[in-house]
Amino acid sequence: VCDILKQIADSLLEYDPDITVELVNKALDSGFTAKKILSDGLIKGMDVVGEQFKNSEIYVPEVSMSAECLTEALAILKPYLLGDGDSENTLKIIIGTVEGDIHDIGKNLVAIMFEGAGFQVIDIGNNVPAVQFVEAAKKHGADVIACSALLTTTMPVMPEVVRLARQTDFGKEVKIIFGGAPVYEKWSLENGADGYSEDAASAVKLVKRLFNLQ
Ligand code: B12
Repeated sequence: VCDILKQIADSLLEYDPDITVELVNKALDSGFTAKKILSDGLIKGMDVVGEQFKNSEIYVPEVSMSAECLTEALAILKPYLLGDGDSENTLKIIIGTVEGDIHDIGKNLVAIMFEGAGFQVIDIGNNVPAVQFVEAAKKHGADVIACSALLTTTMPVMPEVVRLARQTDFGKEVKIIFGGAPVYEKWSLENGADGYSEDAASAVKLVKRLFNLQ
């Protein structure tokens, strides 16, 4: 149906960020919203990349290039995704990908959506040890700690963040949320999280719900 969105998805398997960027600009010019380009183009493409990777049809170097395509496209879409913001909010959110894990596209996307909702976001990067989430939250007086994990082997770092946070006076109050492809709600809640959400848009709703906003 939407040729250009399909082309954007397919472009992630051409491993050339310039091509993806050009198509994304073209789609914006044609009037597609950033959200649509993301969900029906880029993320669809990354799903295919993930499938091919799983089936050993492509390997880490190729996946890295696809990730670069998506990252550069995201930089173009960012201003559109941010919108006007909603400056009513004063919530401060620490976000990072846990130790041992360098997957950061999902985390970056969630950070953009949070900013778009008017939250103050402090992105502490990827491969972040549990203790640093807690230290950063304390330093900035954060209301929320958001942890991302994309590997089953790094998921256990998230309950460690909860454990360390709850040991401090400050950390008893802070809301801690989990996310990432292998993570799910039941596991999150059983492991001490205050909440889980499966994608960036619902992450905003989750935080609002936790603080009874709107
Ligand atoms: C791109 C990618 C890479 C890139 C990452 C580049 C980068 N800058 O991020 C590179 C090539 C570096 C890479 C490396 C590896 N990868 Co990799 N990778 C992927 C891939 C294909 C896509 C991930 C992605 O970006 N998706 C797009 C984003 C938008 O989606 P997302 O991350 O899921 O995020 C969304 C939600 O999950 C949620 N979310 C995410 N974080 C948070 C946080 C919060 C708080 C909330 C509320 C929500 C939330 O919202 C996001 C937006 O909607 C996945 C496949 C997959 N199915 O996920 C494999 C995958 C995650 N990788 C995998 C593996 C095995 C590896 C390697 C170990 C491979 C290797 N042998 O070296 C290494 C590990 C490196 C490391 N130490 O971290 C496996 C993990 C298997 C497992 N279950 O543990 C997967 C599932 C592929 C597979 N099927 O085998 N990878």
